[in-house]
Formats: sequence, C-alpha cells, structure tokens
Amino acid sequence: MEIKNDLLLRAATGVTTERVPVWMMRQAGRILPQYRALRAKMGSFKTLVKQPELACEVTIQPIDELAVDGAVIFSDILVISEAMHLDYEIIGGKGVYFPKTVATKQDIDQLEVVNDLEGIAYTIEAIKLVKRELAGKIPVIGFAGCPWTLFAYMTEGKGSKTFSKGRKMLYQAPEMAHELLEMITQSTIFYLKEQIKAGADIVQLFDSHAGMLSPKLFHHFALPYIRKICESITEVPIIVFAKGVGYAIESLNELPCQVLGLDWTMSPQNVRQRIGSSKSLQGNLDPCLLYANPTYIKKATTNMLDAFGYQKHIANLGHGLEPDTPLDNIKCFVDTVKEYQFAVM
Ligand code: 1CP
Repeated sequence: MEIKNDLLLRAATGVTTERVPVWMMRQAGRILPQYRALRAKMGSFKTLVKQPELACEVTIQPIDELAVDGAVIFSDILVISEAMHLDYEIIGGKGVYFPKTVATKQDIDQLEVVNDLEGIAYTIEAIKLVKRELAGKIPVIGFAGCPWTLFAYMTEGKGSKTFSKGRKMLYQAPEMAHELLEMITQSTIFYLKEQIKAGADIVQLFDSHAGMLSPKLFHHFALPYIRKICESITEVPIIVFAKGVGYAIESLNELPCQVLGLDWTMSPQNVRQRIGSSKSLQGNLDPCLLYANPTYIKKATTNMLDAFGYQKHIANLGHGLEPDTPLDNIKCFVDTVKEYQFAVM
C-alpha cells in the first residue's frame, strides 16, 4: 500500500525530506487522557494489549491528538517473553513483575522458541487493524526488545537500577546465558517478520538496558545478537535504539541497520564526527525537558534540529515520554519540529 506521508521512511533510508519527521517513544499510553480513560474502563494494561481492537484504538490516539508522522504499535517488549512461556504482570500500571524468573538451566529448558503465532497473535492482529484504519496515512512502526534487555527482565523479574541477576549470570554461566540470548534472538526474528507481514513499515529494536553492561560484555552478549536480528530482517528499515552506550557508537555504526537512535546524553554533532553520514539518526531531546516552559522547549527543539542537520534525521526524544508530561508541552515539541523551515539542499 502506498503511504501518503512517508517522511519517516524517507528520512530512515537517507532520501531527502522537505521537513524532519517526528514521533515519540511512549506516545501511545499514559500521556493521553483518552488512554487513561480507556484503561480505567477496561481494567488493565494487558487487557488493552491483548484485545486487538483496543490496542488499535490506543495506537491511533496519538495520531489524532498529536499528528505525529509514525504510529508505534501499542504493545510491549515483554510480549515475547510471555510467548516463550515466561509470564509477566504489570503492577499498578507502573512496575513489571514476573511470577517466575530464569535462574538455572532447568528454567531455560522450560522455555520455548517462538515459531508460530500462538502467543503473539494479538499484536500481529492489532498491526493489521491499525494498517487498515490508517489506510496509508503514515507508516506503522513495529518493535521488539533486544535480547539483552529481555534477558535482563527475564532474570531479574522486575525493573531494576542494576539488573545484577542478569549480569551475574553473564559471568557465572556464560554458556547458559548465550543459550537464552539465542532463544530470544530466534523468537524475536520470527516475531518481527510476522509484524512486517502484517504491515509494519519500519521496526525499532529497544536495548533500553544496554548501558548496564561493561563495554566488554556489551560487545560480547548484546551486540552480536542485535547484529543477528538486523541481518535477518531485510524487508524494512531498522532503527536500533541502544540506550546508554554512546561510547560504542562506532560499533553500532557497523550494524546492518538504517537508523541509530540516540539517547539524550549523546551530542548529534559528536556522533556525526565519529561515524560520518552513512546512517540516519533518531532522537534525542531529554524527555524531562518537556517539563520546561514552551519558550524553552521551542528553543531547545530548534537547537536539536540544527544540531542534527535536517536530513537523515527522525526527531524523537532520547527515551520514552514520562507519563505525567503536560500535553501542551508535548504538542509544542511536535509542532516546533513540523513548523521548522529549512532550505532543501
Ligand atoms: O507508545 C509506545 O511507545 C508504544 C507502546 C510501548 C512500547 C514501545 C509500551 C507500552 N512499552 C513499550 C516498550 C517497552 N516496555 C520498553 C522499551 C522502551 C523503554 O525503554 O521504555 C521497556 C523497557 C518495557 C518494559 C515495561 N513495560 C515497563 C518498564 C519496567 C521497568 O521498570 O523497567 C513498563 C512500566 C511496562 C508497561 C507498559 N508498557 C507500555 C505502557 C503504556 C506501559 C504502562 C502500563 C500502563 O500504565 O498502562
């Protein structure tokens, strides 16, 4: 299907755009009163995620409200862990909790590589519905967690400032760790291919906890699996967002992906100096900057656009929106990007 506003796909693949496209991580969800109302009515996050019609509705909400240039599917990176038979719960709409975690080889043997639709069908169905509803208006963004970040949740069983259970396993039982990482990788490749068949026009890989690893461990236990996924997904452009690993930007630049997502600690000019211009970049306003006043937000957003240089750039935040960000400030960010005029070279 032809896409009417394809700015996001053009920027991702290095084709000239007349303005910078914009979307935000966590644009679907708690920032919107519409979402909070729907969740209050339907009960829980998982109820919404598991009903394709509702997941579709939540995916479209920010498109109607904010007029962003991409629709990120309402789901979660933990869907794949559940599909591998390790369940998760969302406590109080905030924290993640796994009733069982992976600690031993026996635990790994209980898990299964995802190679059929059972366990992922609801998200695949939601993508089909979103695709139909958008009717080519803007691209649909699929996503998955990177193997290390999923491994971190599956071993820790909840959010953590250190994910030390997972890191401990990398040192104590590296072969076991590789086995689990490989299972997650194979499951993720299957999952992303199904997302693409259902209509995802571009996919993002989230390595939200990459920054927990030492450079050596990142290069040994995280990057090779990201590479495997990138090598297997050749159908659509890939955005790799690895948070907290700015030191490794040269290594990330070697990945067969089109876009690198930057967190807010990275300077766009510094990144361009180090990796040149072959890849597109995404990011990277500090999500907390959206608590500032609109004049400040406008100025900072304009500075960000200048720093990235207008082409091969997808405007976004340096990580997900904070749930209580004032909606007017979010709109100010999106509108500043969309109204910004620059001369096409
Ligand atoms: O708009 C969007 O971005 C689409 C929806 C989306 C995405 C892309 C959700 C909905 N989750 C995710 C990815 C995700 N989930 C990541 C990667 C991105 C990131 O780093 O933020 C991670 C780490 C998770 C894990 C997760 N799921 C957490 C964090 C746990 C922790 O403490 O480390 C939480 C709170 C969830 C639940 C969740 N997922 C999504 C929403 C809206 C919620 C909150 C539930 C609710 O309040 O309704």
